[in-house]
This record gives sequence, structure tokens and C-alpha cells, in this order.
Amino acid sequence: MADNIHSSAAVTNVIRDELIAGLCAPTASTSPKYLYDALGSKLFEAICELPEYYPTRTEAAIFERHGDDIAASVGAGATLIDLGAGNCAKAARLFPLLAPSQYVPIDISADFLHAAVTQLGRQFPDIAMLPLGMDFSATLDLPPAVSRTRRLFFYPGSSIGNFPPDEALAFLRRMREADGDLLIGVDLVKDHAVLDAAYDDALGVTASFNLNLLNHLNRLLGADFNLREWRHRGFFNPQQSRIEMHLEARRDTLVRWQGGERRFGEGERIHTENSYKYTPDGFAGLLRRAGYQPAHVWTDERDWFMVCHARRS
Ligand code: AVI
Repeated sequence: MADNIHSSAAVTNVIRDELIAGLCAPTASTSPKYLYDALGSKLFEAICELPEYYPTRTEAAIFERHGDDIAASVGAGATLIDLGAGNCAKAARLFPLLAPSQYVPIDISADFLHAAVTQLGRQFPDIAMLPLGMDFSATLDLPPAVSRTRRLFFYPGSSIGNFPPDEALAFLRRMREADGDLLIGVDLVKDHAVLDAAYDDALGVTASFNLNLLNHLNRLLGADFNLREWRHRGFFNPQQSRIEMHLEARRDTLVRWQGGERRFGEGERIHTENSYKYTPDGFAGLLRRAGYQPAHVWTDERDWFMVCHARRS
């Protein structure tokens, strides 16, 4: 018990140090993972319902339309490892098609997973379920209970886009080293106005999602960010082929936290998220460099999003 208390305090210090280093850097930044406190996760669910935010529904339509082909490519009986499974809904929709032998949902929030898996276990008694609460972005060291038979990493939603390309490559390599094939959703480069609107919607839900980060920082750091002094910026940067989200100071403002402070000038920004958009060729190159064969690819009729099934080389 004492050890647990000790290690959770150490974890908190690591988070604090990481956040303060980011806030004090000449160009302030924070990791996108801090967007997802309890309210942030709900706001992200709301984003997925927005008319402007096309990725979720476009990917769902690809699975709907090409499900049989995807199932034929994957084959029945895989060990389906669902990265960032959340409520497990996306994978569960594929169970009748993919008929996995084991389902391994992984998420940082283990409590949430267990509730979802209990329910799913009743619906799909033939699929062995092994929920794992872990930060898969840090390690893919899976316990021995995860079957080694035909492992398939399921990584939908274009979450791969939230890694810079070098980290995306390292992450794909880790899946390859864990002997996994891939079923992955990837958002594609498209008309810049479509991209801009998806990350700066008319209702302001994405703005709330971004600003809520400051509430989270106030709690984590004992900081005094005043949300009314900041505005959301979300736009496509074509040079980097990525959406950037920033929080911009509306006026000069001093932010204090326990043990420190920083002054932000009017217009100064905190960079809060990148969301990289790929071309099919660009992503194929990444897969090849990670040790995968050319993928089977399915897209929507506008070529806005793609789903890839890639086997190990
Ligand atoms: C989770 N991830 C794939 C989303 C994206 O599109 O990059 C996060 C997001 N940020 C703003 N809107 C959605």
C-alpha cells in the first residue's frame, strides 16, 4: 500500500514536471493526452456527432460498406487487440464480421473497460475477453494471457494522426514487434476548408474541448488559468500536413501555479494538439518502413478517410 502511494505521488510529479516544462518553453505546448479528463472525453464524444467532424461517420460508413471484404481479408479467429477501446463499441460492431477468438480491449481507464466487457461477454459468449488497463502509447508489452495466434491490432479513428510521424513510425514498429497485423483507420489530406471546419466547428464544441484543457491544468497544477482570457484556434497547416490546435491569449495575462508562473502576451499561444493527415502513398511508406506488406485499403467515395489491413512482412 505504502509503495502504491509512493509510486502514484511519483507519477503525479512526472506529470507536473512534464506540464510545467511544456508551459515554460519559448513556444508553450502540452501533450494532447491532457485534453481527455472526464469532461474532455464527453466533449470528444460530442465532437464525433458534429456535422463538420466527418472522420467518425466516414470511417463507420467504410466498415459498413466494405465489411464483408474487410472480414475476408482479415479472416476469422484472430486475436483482436483494440487500442484505446473506450466503451468497446467500434470493435463490438465488427464481432459478427470478424469472429475473433479472443478480444483484448486496452485503455488507460480500466474501470470503464471492465463494465463494457461484462456486457459484451454476455452478448458474445464464444469470444474470450481480456480487458487490459494500460497506457499502450508507452509500451506494448502484453501479458502472456494475450494469445499469440494471429494477433490483429485494431486502431480506428485516425488516432495514429495524433502522433508526429516519427513517433507514429515507432508505434507501428512496436505493433510489428509484438507480432501483430493491423486494422487501422487513417484520415486523409483533403480540401483545407473541410479540414478547418472539422476542427473549428460552428457550435464551438471543439473550442470547448480545447479550452477545457485549462480546467484540467488548473486541477493538475493548482494553476489559475482564466478560460475567458483564452480563445481556441484550430486550422490546417499544409506545410506540415497537420491540423494544429492552439489556445491563444486574448490579452496579456499572468498565469500562476504552485511554485511558478508565466506571463503570456496578447496573441501568444499554447500548442495543444496536432492531427496529421496522410496521403495514401505517404501512409503506405510509413507501413513499409514499420515492416508491413502493402495494405489492403478501403476508402469512402470522396476519398476522405481510409481503412487499411496490413500484414507483417
Ligand atoms: C482522437 N483524435 C483522432 C481526434 C482527431 O481528430 O485528431 C481528436 C480531436 N481533436 C479535435 N477534434 C478531434
